[in-house]
Amino acid sequence: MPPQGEALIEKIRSKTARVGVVGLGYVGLPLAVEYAAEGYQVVGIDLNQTKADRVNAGDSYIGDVPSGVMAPLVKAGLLTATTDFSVIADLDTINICVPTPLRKTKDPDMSYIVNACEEIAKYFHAGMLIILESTTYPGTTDELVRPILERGELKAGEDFFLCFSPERVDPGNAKYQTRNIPKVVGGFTPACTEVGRVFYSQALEHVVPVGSTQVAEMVKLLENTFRMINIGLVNEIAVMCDGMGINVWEVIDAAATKPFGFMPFYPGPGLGGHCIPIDPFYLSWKTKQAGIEARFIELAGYINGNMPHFIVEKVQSALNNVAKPVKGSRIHVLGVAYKRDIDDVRESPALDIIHLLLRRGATISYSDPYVPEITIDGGRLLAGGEAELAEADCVLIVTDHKVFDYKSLPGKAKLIVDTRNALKGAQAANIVRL
Ligand code: SAJ
Repeated sequence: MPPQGEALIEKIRSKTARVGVVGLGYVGLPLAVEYAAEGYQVVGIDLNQTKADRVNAGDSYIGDVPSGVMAPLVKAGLLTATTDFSVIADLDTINICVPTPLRKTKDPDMSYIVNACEEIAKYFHAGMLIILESTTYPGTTDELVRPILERGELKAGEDFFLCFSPERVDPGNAKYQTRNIPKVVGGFTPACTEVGRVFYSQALEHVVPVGSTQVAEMVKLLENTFRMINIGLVNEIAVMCDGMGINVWEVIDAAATKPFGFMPFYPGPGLGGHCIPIDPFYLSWKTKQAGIEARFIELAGYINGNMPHFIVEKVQSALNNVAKPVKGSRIHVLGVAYKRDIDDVRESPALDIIHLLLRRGATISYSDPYVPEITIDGGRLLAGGEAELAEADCVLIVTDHKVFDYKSLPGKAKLIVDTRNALKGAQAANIVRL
């Protein structure tokens, strides 16, 4: 272990290390709070002044971080936030938790990581630990981050310590939060890995050191690609069952009774969110550069991406069966968030489905207690309610929020297309299921 590493480990163990978190979103803010709660001096750095102000006011904007937990830490001076990167000159560790979206061309958008590293490079110093947490393609830490930080005379593994650690935050998960989700960490050198391991061991329950930054980067992509591929498989099974008149939900529930070797996934209207539809394309983009076709990812992406079209066909066929064209029909969408019981509409299939139905001339209304309004085709659509539901020619269940009253729905709606099996077990002539 180089002397700088020994000194840093001592600061970390004695909790005198000053911790920095760049990016105060659903990953960064919970992490900052965990370290402040451990007694570290923590500085959150974000480009958004409103976020910094709200943190300094003890006013949390992240559901998994109650203000009642954050405010005392701010009051005790253990947690502050700023938009000024120059504070890094006084810090000992930095976790980079910034977004890694896809461009429209499905290429990785690395601008957030690059901008953060350019700022860090201006102020970081010898003896620091820098950990990238943003989900990204294998090689990012070594090939993109390290050269930016090594522009001066400091060398990774000797003068500063560089790791990758995949974020595994599952927003809204009451059982698994930042502290008790096993934390994988891989360093540019074994010394980097060890410093990263010691760092996370101070505040998190289970740390999983791995042999390199590339392994750590690949772990996250395997996790989320596994999920995306299996959702694609079950969506294709649903399309097969639909064609054969088989209830796919009954098939999956029965298959799930197998106590080993099977893990249920469920079909739906498409794949939403900022992780699952995005992360696998970071992997396929990188492998393509090595001349390797990520065929499973491409195929699953196609199948999942086609589900909104499949659902629109089902709506059209259901309306046709009651002699109504889509054109001019009133369709009320239940749930527009990308998954149940949250307010996030990023990549939500509901937006694609509404766009496709509008293009076919339908009149659209929607209900979603978590999403008061959406932007569709450049226009705003405000959430409606019971009246629109009752008047609709077809009610389309896209996101099965628990708060909806599914029991009374068949008696209220003329026609229902259920893409989530929210009406499981209900027998009524006006229900059409995926
Ligand atoms: N979906 C299906 N069928 C399924 C599961 C999900 O259609 O069987 C759809 C959802 O409706 C949604 C999309 O896939 O539109 C993504 O759903 P998700 O349950 O994967 O939720 P996310 O996007 O919040 O994924 C996060 C991920 N967490 C991290 O990346 C740290 C993922 O790895 C977690 O497994 C997932 O939460 C989780 O388990 O909740």
